[in-house]
Amino acid sequence: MIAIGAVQLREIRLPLREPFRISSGSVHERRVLLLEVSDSDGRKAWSECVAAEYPNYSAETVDTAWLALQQWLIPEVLGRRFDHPSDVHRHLESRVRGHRMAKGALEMGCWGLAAELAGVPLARLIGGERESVEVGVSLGIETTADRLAQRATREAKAGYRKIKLKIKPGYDVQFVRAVRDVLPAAALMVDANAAYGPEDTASLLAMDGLGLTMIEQPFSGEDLLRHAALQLRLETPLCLDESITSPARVEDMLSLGSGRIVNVKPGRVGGFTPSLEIHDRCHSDGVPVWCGGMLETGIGRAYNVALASLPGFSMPGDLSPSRRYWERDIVHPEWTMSANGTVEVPTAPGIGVEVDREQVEQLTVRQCALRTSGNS
Ligand code: OSB
Ligand code: MG
Repeated sequence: MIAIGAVQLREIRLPLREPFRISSGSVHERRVLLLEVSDSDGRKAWSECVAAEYPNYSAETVDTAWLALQQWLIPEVLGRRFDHPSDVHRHLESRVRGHRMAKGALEMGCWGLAAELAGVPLARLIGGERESVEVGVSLGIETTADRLAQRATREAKAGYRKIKLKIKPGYDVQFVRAVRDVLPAAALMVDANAAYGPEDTASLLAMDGLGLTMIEQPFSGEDLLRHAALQLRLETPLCLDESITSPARVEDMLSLGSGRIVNVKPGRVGGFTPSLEIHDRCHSDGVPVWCGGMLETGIGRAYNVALASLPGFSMPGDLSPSRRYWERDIVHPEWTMSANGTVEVPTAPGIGVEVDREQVEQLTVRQCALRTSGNS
């Protein structure tokens, strides 16, 4: 049983060590929403919202998530008792349409709190079995194919188990081939973040012979039918990211043949409960899933690593260590990766890392506390 007594909402700004460029835009500094969810006895857990500053990945942003959390979502859980954290998702879904990243942040905070209250690691609470998880790196679009090949070589040497290259029309076949030439045996994949249309099919087909483990989200998130038509013409499996907003979308993907692999981002589907449902569905049918990333801080990473410890997460996740993103992360210990590309699943109770409250306070640009007794 959890009774939510208060939620502290805050925004921090944290500069990336280097800009990250995807097909629809670049990010230099993350604006990140953090939540601190407390029960009626004052026990707390941190969580993170994956929404970005600008709506170039999905329609949600830091500002829409702030509004949704403050106005509608947090008031829905305050003072309410949930038998189990898995009940929070259904309640939020029944009251508010959309705003899944905002919902996911709050719902995951309830899971983190439940782990804290039970005195067990979050990974074990959800049935995660692995002691460590395999890590892949996601490389932004570079200006030249040579630069990308150099970068990929460096990351392969660092131990990453999978290298994902961001692509867009004009920055694809030739770039990927340059990387393949220097890394003939690497597990390579590409991610288009919906930058292609059916008129670009020739470029997508041209990447079929490059031994990619998958091609992620070439077409629009809304477009399952055209992905299905493309998959029929490709040997390389398609993986869907933006398209997968709920367990029902996974069913649709499988029925239509729109893809063969699922990128699970708990923030994108509204939290852990739908993520677990997707995991169970795919695992029982042998459909590979892996954990995607959204340039999270060490708090969001704790949730992703816990999720990736489930048995069905059979491919390396976008779970890079703190240093890949930040000069200084906001958690202790920082996330580190072994020389063979794995991150350890924490064994401490709760989310398994301590938040550096002093640093978070310094980075905070706005905050708002909502309590059962009324807003303040
Ligand atoms: O499509 O997976 C994506 C970052 C921002 C928006 C979308 C995506 C990404 C990444 C980052 O690929 C992966 C990471 O966090 O390491
Ligand atoms: Mg993606």
